[in-house]
Amino acid sequence: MGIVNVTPDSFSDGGRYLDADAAVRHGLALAAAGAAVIDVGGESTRPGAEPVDEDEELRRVLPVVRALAAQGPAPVSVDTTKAAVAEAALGAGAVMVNDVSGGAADRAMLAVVARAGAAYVAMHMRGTPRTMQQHTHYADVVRDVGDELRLCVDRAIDAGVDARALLADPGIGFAKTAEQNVALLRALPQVAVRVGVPLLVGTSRKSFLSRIARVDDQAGRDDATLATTVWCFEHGAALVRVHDVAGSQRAVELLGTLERATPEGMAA
Ligand code: PMM
Repeated sequence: MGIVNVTPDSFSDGGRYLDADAAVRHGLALAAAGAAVIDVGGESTRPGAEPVDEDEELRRVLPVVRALAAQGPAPVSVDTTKAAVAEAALGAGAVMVNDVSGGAADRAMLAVVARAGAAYVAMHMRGTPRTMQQHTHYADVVRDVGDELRLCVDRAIDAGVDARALLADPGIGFAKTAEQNVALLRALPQVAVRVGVPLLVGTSRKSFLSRIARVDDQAGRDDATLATTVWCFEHGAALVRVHDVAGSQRAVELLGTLERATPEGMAA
């Protein structure tokens, strides 16, 4: 899943694709680099971020969703917690809703997704991006995140969302400390078992990577992201959400080559 943030303030690419044409060009480039889905978002979810009102979010994402869906290089997902934004984006050609609140932010969200027959990503978070880092107390982070995520998935299915079109995301960096992010990555297979639907994981350029990989610039975070991408696929993730699609694609292709290798070396 390639990321197109049409925001002034996302932590790694804020402001770069605020202009719709630049965002569309970026989305096309991500698809050409191998993205299976292009995820278009108009509201930053960085820790402490202020909410964006519905009109402004629509103004940011709709032209980009419409243009990418019309050109059709890859399915388009909309990264939003607002039912009205999801509904408009689905009307404009998006086929997936990526909801970082897992259905908690807007009571109308799940019905909108169900009615449209769209795919849905339920991500785990507590509170809102403004307050989430005050909600990092878990008795057992792997068990608690898995169980809370399973509740989101059950609510989605109860609301009529197609169970075959559901992905769950442990929400790396959302109401989690760096240590908790690492604990979740370490235990991805256990999270997947608790949740019962395929996992999407987003580690790309997140600040905890600076701490665990001891890097302090974007290139260092991209390197660390590649390591986590390979780790996620090796530990059962179905999809990863990344900024650097080309690098991830190369790493994942190499992983496939190694997995298919025979005792003699390269598979035919
Ligand atoms: N992370 C961000 C935004 N949306 N969606 C999902 N499903 N998973 C994530 O981890 C996730 C997300 C924040 O990162 P960004 O500002 O770089 O987009």
